[in-house]
Amino acid sequence: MKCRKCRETAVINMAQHKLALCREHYLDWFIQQTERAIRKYDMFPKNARILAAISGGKDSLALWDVLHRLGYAVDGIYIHLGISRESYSDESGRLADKFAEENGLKLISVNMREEYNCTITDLAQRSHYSQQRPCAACGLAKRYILNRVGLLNGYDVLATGHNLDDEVAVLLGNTLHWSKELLPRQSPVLTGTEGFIRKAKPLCRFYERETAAYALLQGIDYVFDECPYALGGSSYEYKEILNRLEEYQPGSKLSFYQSFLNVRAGGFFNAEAVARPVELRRCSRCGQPTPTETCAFCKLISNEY
Ligand code: Q46
Ligand code: ZN
Ligand code: ZN
Repeated sequence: MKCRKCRETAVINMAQHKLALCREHYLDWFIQQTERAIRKYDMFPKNARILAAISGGKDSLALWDVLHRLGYAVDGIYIHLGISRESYSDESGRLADKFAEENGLKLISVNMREEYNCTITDLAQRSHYSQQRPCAACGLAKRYILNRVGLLNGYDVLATGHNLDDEVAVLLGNTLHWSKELLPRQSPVLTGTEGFIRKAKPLCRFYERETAAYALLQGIDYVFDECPYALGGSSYEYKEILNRLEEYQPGSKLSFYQSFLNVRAGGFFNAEAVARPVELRRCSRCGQPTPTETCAFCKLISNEY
C-alpha cells in the first residue's frame, strides 16, 4: 500500500478515512488533526497555560508530545497511584519522568501515599470495592487531584489523553443506562466553573491504534501494559464489543461518537430539563466544592464509605 501524499510505502491504513500514509506524513497528519480538533471544539487558545494529565501510557505521552510540538505552553502532572501489582505505578512514573527530562518539560508529581497516606492498592483491598477492582475510587481520586492541582497552580485548562475508543466505551455505557445526567455532559471540552478547572480532550477523535501508531512512530517510550485492574471492567468489555462492531462495519466507532456530538450540539438533550442545579459548598476538610458537608474524596481516603 502506498502513501496517498508521496507514494512511498504506507505504514498505516485508516479505513474509516480511506487514507494510507507513510511515517512522515502520518506524524504530520496526526499533529494537524489534533490542532483542528482543538480549534473545532474551541478547547483552548494558543496562549493558554495547559496542564496535561500524564499516566505514562501512549495516549497521554502522545498528547504531551503533540501539544509541545504545536507550541503550546504545556506542563505535565503524574499521579503515583501506588499500584504495586506488576510495579505498574513505578514503571509508568519512570517513563513519565523520562519523557519530561528528554524534552525539557516540567512534570508535577503527586504521590498518593505521601500526600494522602492512601494508595489505589489499599483501596482495592477494602471490601467495599468488590472483586479487587478499585476503578471507581481511582477515577474519583484522579479527578479530584487533577482538578485541585490544576486550579492551585493557576492553569487554564486540564488536557487529558482520552481517545475515541475511550469515549465510545463511555458513550455506550451511558447510552445503555440512558443516563440523563451523564449523556449531556460527555463532550470534547468541559467549561470550567467556580472550583472546577476547564477540561479538554484533544485526542478524542483518534482511534486507539492511531495514538499507539503515533507514539511508536515518534519513538516515545511508554508503558506498554495496561493497568492490571483494567482487565474485566465494564469499560474493557464495551471496548471489546465495539471492536467487533468496528470489524464488521469500519468507521462505526467514529460515526457513533460524531453523530452523538452532532445531535447533542443540535439540542437533542434538553440541558435545562436534565441539569438540576446542585448547591455546592466548601468541603469542611479540604475546601473543594461539594454538595455535602465532606467531599467524596475526603471520605474515600478516610475510609468512611
Ligand atoms: S488506572 Fe485506575 Fe484506570 Fe487502573 S485502577 Fe482502574 S481507573 S484501570 S484508567
Ligand atoms: Zn508520504
Ligand atoms: Zn474534601
